[in-house]
Amino acid sequence: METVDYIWKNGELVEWEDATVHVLTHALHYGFGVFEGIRCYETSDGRAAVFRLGDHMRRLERSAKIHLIDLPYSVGDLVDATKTTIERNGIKECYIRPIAFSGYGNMGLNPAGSEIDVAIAIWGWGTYLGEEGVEHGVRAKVSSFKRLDANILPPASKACGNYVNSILAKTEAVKAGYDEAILLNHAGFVTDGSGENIFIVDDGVLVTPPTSEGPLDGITRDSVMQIARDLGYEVREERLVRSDLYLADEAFFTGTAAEVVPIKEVDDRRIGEPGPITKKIQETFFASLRGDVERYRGWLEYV
Ligand code: PY5
Repeated sequence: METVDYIWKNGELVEWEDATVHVLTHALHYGFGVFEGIRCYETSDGRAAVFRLGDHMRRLERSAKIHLIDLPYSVGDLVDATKTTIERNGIKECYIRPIAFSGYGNMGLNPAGSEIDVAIAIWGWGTYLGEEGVEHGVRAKVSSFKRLDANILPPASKACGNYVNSILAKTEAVKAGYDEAILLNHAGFVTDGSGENIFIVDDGVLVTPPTSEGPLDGITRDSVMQIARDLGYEVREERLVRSDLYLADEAFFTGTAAEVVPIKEVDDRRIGEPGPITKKIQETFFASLRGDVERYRGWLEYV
């Protein structure tokens, strides 16, 4: 892990080694917490800029609301704390992981008695699915594990415990020799990857599952939909079944950690090398992160 010097914890910067929790931390046992994944990039003019920082912190607030977690900090506080953390660590490119979780002192299931601890950690994190994947595409497998749903654990909340579902799917896919899992909901419709949203290209039209089917309301997904529409492509939010993936002209994952990653194969059905629409979107997305696209400059929160 590419560590840094400081982590923000409950209002102050502490040394990396000191940002620890007790083994009886409530969230460690029951997964009761919410988190975000954000990236900061060095722009072409040499400055550090966080991608859609306010939108990520607003999603953290929405995730908390779903689970009746009272965040002890406002979105504005968390935005400022993130910028301070990056600045004090003297780093220009990093992954940012804010987390709010039930702390130490209560082991019952009713979290009402738990303190909510909040931390913002940053570290250097290269591309999540590998350089080779970004350039030539990844191999994906439809998981035998179904995506959790709104009446089990709402996927609209980026909650810690939800990720056991993703870990089951990811582990199954990797053990079977694939790079990533694709999950279906109980009705059999495609939701997303274990940690990414998914798009296909069908006859020049981009299609991604609607959030009502179970995918996270991804911020990269939203950015890519805007980019695609601005490039003149039609984008639809429609239900997809697994054979839509098999027959797609192009397909790709989107996410903060993964960024934009082409899918070259699903369940051994070949989609192929990254197609022209995937490449154009990838190129525009990467340029926007570097501050090279005037139209998307508003997505960047300079540190
Ligand atoms: N779907 C799921 C289940 C996710 O966990 C993520 C993000 C996304 C979609 C994409 O959302 P966004 O574009 O807003 O990032 N996953 C985290 C990330 O930081 C964690 C990955 C380990 O990308």
